[in-house]
Amino acid sequence: MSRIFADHIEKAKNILDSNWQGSSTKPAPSLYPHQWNWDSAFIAMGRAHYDTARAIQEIETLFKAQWKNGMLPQIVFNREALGHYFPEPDFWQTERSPHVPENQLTSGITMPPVHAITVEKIFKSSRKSRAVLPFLKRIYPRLLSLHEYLYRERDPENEGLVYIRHPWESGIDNSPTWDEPLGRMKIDKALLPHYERKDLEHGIDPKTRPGDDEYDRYVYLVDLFRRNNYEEALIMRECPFLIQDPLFNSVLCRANESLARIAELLGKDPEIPKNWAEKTADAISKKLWHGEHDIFDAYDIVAHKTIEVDTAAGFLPLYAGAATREQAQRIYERLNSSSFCSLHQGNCFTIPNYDTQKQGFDRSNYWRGPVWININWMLAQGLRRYGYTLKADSLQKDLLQLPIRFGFHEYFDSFNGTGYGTDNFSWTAALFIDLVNEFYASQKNEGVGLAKRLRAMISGGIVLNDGAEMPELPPEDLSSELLRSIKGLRDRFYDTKRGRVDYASLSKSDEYRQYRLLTNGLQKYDPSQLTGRREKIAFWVNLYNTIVVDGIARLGIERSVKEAAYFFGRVKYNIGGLLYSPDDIEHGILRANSRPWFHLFKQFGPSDERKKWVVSPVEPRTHFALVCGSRSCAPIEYYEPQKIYGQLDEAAKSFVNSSEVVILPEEKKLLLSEIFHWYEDDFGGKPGVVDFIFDYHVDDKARQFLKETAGELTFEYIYYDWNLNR
Ligand code: 2M8
Repeated sequence: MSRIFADHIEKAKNILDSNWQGSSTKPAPSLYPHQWNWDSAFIAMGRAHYDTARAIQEIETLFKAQWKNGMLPQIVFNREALGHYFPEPDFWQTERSPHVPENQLTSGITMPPVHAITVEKIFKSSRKSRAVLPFLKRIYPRLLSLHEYLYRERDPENEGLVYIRHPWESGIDNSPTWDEPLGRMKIDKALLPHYERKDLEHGIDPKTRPGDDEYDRYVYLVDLFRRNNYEEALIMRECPFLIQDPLFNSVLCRANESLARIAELLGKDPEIPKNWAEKTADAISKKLWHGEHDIFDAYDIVAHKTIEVDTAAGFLPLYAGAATREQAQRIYERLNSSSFCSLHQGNCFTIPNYDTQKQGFDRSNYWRGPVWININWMLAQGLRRYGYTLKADSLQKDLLQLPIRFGFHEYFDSFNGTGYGTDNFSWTAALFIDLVNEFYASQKNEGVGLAKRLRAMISGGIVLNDGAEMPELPPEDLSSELLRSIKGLRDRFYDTKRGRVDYASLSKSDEYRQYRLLTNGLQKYDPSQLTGRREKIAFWVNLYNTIVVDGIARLGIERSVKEAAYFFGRVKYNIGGLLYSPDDIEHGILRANSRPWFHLFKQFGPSDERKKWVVSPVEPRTHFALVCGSRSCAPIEYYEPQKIYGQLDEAAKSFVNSSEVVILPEEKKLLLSEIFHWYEDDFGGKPGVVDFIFDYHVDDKARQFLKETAGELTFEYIYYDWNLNR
């Protein structure tokens, strides 16, 4: 693991330890001094990776305060810490309800039910999962009763969509979505119970917190609940705020999936949660979809209308698998645009909570614009679920760099990353731990042993184009036909948006059969026919990219090129009687016969005939055009000789402005893709790397910084994701 990640995992663990209160973790040192419902679920996701016992205790402490009707309260108050938060038990007066649990102080509302997802994670992450089974047995009926409560009490029309009745229940307290329903509430201050806000006593800029008008309404609603003794039927009749929210319902839907799997683990019937998941998914997809906005919106039950305010909550049906393919594609276009933050945009971090181009967008105010780690953490999984791997990876990397660069804050500026709200925020720390662990776990077990690699190295390799059947065309047309065919494969089977290749359909297609026939023609091809530097670069880059795809398809590689021993040296094309592997093309030809990273010798020996085709001087931009079948490398493009310099510029610009290049000005450090490590010499050493990044960076501030500190910068390298771009 990279040192920078290991160090920050330690920091994150220390934060969780210092926020630990004996049987649960508070969200932050002073601003939130009690136990919060969904915070605990996220906190336990992180702890699940290194301290199963505490992760379990966190969840069990919370569920001890579950109401008798199944409701899981938003806050479980810590008696020792009373007096520093508003509203506390004296204001909630939940003892008016017959459902409150004994000996517990809680609030009278709930929050998005993430918990079943956490419980499943605790089980999966534990090294001794059998030992977790008793916990699963204890918690399962409680999770079930929480979901039952929601469907029974909060879904009066039995639609599969549950309502929230307070902005605090949404978890996204002052989201612009609530402006309209809250705005409709006419508050008579004289009738409002007296209260004092405490959240502004922690040295946090009031501009980054909800306003007093919002607090008046929060208080009005709490007063309404307590007047009605927390009886849902009575509240429902009177409450001006009843909303079917896409975030809450997506979390519930996704949690039902986990609940069904937990039931199966325990040998119980998973039908009930499965049916809930299906019903809610269907209802989200039909009722909450806003076809003109390409997003899911909340529905206001009181006003009988959709609230046409588009926030990141509207993307979360991806997390639940509730969006249809078409909806997912349209959502993707929306979130991957400058409205939110597009791939390679360069001046933004992940997905802000609100559309940056809307009038009410506020980059520093709480849930009205900043980036929140938990929302993006769910979103990254949603994007991955629908195959938007590149975007998911970029979200993931942004989520990792925000705490490293700006601290473990509550929320972050969506443009420059500044941390806002409280520092040492527990879920930021916990989800950081989860993200790093999940990443490294996905990399495990895919390499093959040294012995197998050595055997593969001396075995001579697999020639992919050794067929006897030759294409019927004059030899001088072969390279252009081949390039045309490569372009055909790219157009049909490479999904550049998702950064994926559909290997299964490609292997069975006529286009691929035709391409393979053409590659047989390479046996008689004479590369001296390639004239001019552009033509040579285009030919070898395109050929490299397709031999990799061809090799993956032919060897039936499932997850990572690392599954096949010595892949880049072993698959080969016979070109004019000589054999070329991707390594030969890359290090021998395109890198002007250089030494590959970790090898002792140059790619071609002194008398190697293939040296004739070396492209010199090295064109470093080709590193961003060579596709290695992995997620960390270049998206697949087709390079045309006439346009290749412009295309290489684009490739370099995309890469430099993506999360493969992270500038840490505070530490005078560059966190870079391994590509800049392995091929440092091609860029002219470290100074050349800095110049290169300077040339292609689109952010003026970043350029200025690079210019001023070039000589003082240190480098660290981000992990390389070898998973297949499948
Ligand atoms: C924020 O909400 C609380 C009320 O629940 C508050 O503002 O006092 C929200 O960010 C919420 O999502 C979070 O669970 C809570 C504690 O971190 O703080």
